[in-house]
Amino acid sequence: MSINRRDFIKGVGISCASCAVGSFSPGALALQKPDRLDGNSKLTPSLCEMCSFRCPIQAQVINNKTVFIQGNTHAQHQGSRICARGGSGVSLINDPHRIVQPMKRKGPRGGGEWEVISWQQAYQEIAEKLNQIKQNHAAESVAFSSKSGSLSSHLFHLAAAFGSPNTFTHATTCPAGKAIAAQVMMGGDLVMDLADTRYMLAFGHNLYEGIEVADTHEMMTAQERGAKVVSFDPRLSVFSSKADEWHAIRPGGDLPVLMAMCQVLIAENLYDQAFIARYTTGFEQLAESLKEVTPEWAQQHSDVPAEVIRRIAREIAAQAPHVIVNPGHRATYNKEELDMRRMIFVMNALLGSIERKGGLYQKKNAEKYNKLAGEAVAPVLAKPGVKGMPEITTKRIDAIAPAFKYINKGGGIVQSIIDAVETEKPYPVKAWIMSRHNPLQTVSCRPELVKTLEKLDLVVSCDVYLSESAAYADYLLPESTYLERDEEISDVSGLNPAYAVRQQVVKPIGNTKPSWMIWQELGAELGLSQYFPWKDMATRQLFQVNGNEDFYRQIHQKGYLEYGIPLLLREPDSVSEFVRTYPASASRLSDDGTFAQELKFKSPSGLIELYSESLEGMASGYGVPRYRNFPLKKDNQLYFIQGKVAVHTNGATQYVPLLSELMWDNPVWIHPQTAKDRGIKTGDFVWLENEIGKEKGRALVTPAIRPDTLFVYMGFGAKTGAKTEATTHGIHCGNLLPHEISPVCGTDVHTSGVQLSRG
Ligand SMILES: Nc1nc2c(c(=O)[nH]1)N[C@H]1C(S)=C(S)[C@@H](COP(=O)(O)OP(=O)(O)OC[C@H]3O[C@@H](n4cnc5c(=O)[nH]c(N)nc54)[C@H](O)[C@@H]3O)O[C@H]1N2
Ligand SMILES: Nc1nc2c(c(=O)[nH]1)N[C@H]1C(S)=C(S)[C@@H](COP(=O)(O)OP(=O)(O)OC[C@H]3O[C@@H](n4cnc5c(=O)[nH]c(N)nc54)[C@H](O)[C@@H]3O)O[C@H]1N2
Ligand code: SF4
Ligand SMILES: [Mo]
Repeated sequence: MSINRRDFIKGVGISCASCAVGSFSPGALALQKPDRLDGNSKLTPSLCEMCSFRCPIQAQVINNKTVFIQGNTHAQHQGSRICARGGSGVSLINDPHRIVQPMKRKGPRGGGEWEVISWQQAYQEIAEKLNQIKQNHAAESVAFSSKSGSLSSHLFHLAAAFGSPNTFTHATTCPAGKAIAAQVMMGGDLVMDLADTRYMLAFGHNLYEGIEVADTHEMMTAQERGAKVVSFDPRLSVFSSKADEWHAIRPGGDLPVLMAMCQVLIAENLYDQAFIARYTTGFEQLAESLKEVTPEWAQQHSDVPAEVIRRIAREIAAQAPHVIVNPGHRATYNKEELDMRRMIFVMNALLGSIERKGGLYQKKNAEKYNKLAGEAVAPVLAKPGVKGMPEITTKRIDAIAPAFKYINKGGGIVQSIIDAVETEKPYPVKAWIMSRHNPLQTVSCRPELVKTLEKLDLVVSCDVYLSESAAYADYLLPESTYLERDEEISDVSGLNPAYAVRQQVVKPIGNTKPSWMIWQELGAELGLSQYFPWKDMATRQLFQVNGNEDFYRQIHQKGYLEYGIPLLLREPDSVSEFVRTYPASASRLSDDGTFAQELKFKSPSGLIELYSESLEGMASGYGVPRYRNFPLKKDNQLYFIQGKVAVHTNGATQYVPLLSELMWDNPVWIHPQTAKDRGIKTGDFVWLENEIGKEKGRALVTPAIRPDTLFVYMGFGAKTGAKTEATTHGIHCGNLLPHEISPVCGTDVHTSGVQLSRG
């Protein structure tokens, strides 16, 4: 498909001009908007939670009325920068839609009737039901889910104390494909050294809408410094619009293009032979598997012209090693995710970009950094653990295929709750405790999820809002918002060690608590208090800093602490500066004057496994990445894809008034030819329909998308929960996506086939 980028910029919009702005109607739970906000009137360092990137921020209460939020200037990479969502945190505190009291369901599940109860009653009744389930079934019949981070660790600690192995994060709905690809090949993930890159290929990753402030800023810096950027995306994302080239790749076409590019690098001898020889294993198997692959073959599966594939492979090789083939973030495009992301890492290895300036690198935490420096540059955090936790021998519900061992050690396969509830295999699941998780909006196949929730004996949601999923709970446990709570110190190391901490800025409104306290108190009610020996968050933090009072004081004062200087193990300039700063490190230098021999991988061979013998043993045929061409749609359907928008986070901020006002609908992007064939104009109502469900939305006719593809921003069209303009308008993606579990990485799939018609 040949595309002129300029033709596509016209007519792209995020809000639906033809939709009238209505007034917000507070739900039945509405509590009085507080007259005043109490809290710290001086800039207090903390961490954002408007998305899970958790940028360092500073915030202060102004005139007891509002909260000012900016980036934490102590964190150099952040500066005072913040995104629209981060700046709107105050709206979340004041919001009449917030849940500020524990609640118990009245009437049928999802019916929307609630009564306010005390925390004591909530704990007692939930504990009684959990203990009953344990008695009648087993502890493992209770599933626990939470977005990963400090919040999940407390909920999962409760799960472990209770005796259930079934804990799930959002992993399979977001990063698992990439994380497991990295795990299989290298025993751990790599990070992008964005600002100094000279050439980037991005397969969907849209850093200008899927914003992560520091990375987004670094990406802009790289472009300002002249980096060439090539974007492959079925639609013209903001990132694509700022790229030097945009190629409207066919959904599912990424793996063939990557394979063909790697084949060109090998066939034309454009790869870094020294890097491959020293740091990788399985090159022969890889080269063999790519023997038949050609750019012409990849074009057939991707619509990216063969000559473009060849040219780009040659161009990026010419700029190597200061180049990035972007590993991406949300890795849920299709069932080929594991191999698509593995092929990305393979290409980076062929380009020798690992631990080079403008390439990819391993995070350097205090332990690793101090060892290299030969001195204690950064304090090491202690991990609070509890001795004598109950031994859990039962297998997880998602531990079925041997290759799933990679994912069930981490976030698990959250969609497998659907199957375990439906089939009672490998054993029945009877309760779901979810925290900071809105599966009805963010896990595919809403109809099956509703059936799942309806079948359970107990559903508990800990949230700040009456989300679509919270609306199906029996008990609502209201968490204090991120501006109202303290949390553990977290390790946020990158090129050098760094720590950050969340601190209370505003006194909690209503009767809310931080979730770490909620799970500790519920634990006590369950008779498990011996597993929760800490008094409060300060005790935990003191334990973390090993009694180092200076560290404790400083991290609270600044909110973000960084140690040492940035280090790239194979970059000569970076290594020389490190050795000048830490002379004891000279003993670790390799012959070439870098730390080449310090670059190690936690894979079985200690090398980057281009061919993985252990994965081949668990999943035959998966030793090297291969294209399997899993169907994404039927012939008479259009591809249906989604993405993030700059002013909302996933399925979460549609409740936030300031953001809901900015964007309250997700019109369907339709190519002019596709629209014309069906008599559709911008602003018309349209139906999207497939075997899963049927959704009504508004059309946005635009040449910024492939004719065979429809796109919407995710997170709208909620069917239950608090009502705002943004939750009551638009397309609900989960109602059009099938329930899938991808091989090895277990990922959900966010691409499907739909039929389009005029509404
Ligand atoms: N169809 C489709 N589905 C997708 C995606 C897609 O592109 N398309 N994207 C996927 C991606 S990348 C991700 S990461 C997942 C995210 O999916 P989820 O993990 O479900 O995360 P969010 O939607 O970000 O937020 C979940 C809930 O957290 C609540 N919340 C916010 N702050 C707090 C807090 O401080 N405490 C508590 N207790 N709750 C809080 C919000 O109100 C919301 O209900 O969705 C995935 N699902
Ligand atoms: N403003 C904002 N920022 C966010 C978030 C948010 O919700 N809002 N969420 C945060 C989270 S949790 C995450 S995971 C990151 C996600 O950041 P990204 O990984 O950038 O995620 P998406 O926007 O979901 O998807 C990126 C692009 O993939 C394209 N795409 C869809 N299918 C395909 C395909 O088959 N091939 C290719 N090549 N492209 C395809 C979409 O059109 C979209 O433009 O953003 C983070 N930052
Ligand atoms: S990217 Fe924006 S919303 Fe996400 S943590 Fe940073 S400031 Fe907050
Ligand atoms: Mo995500």
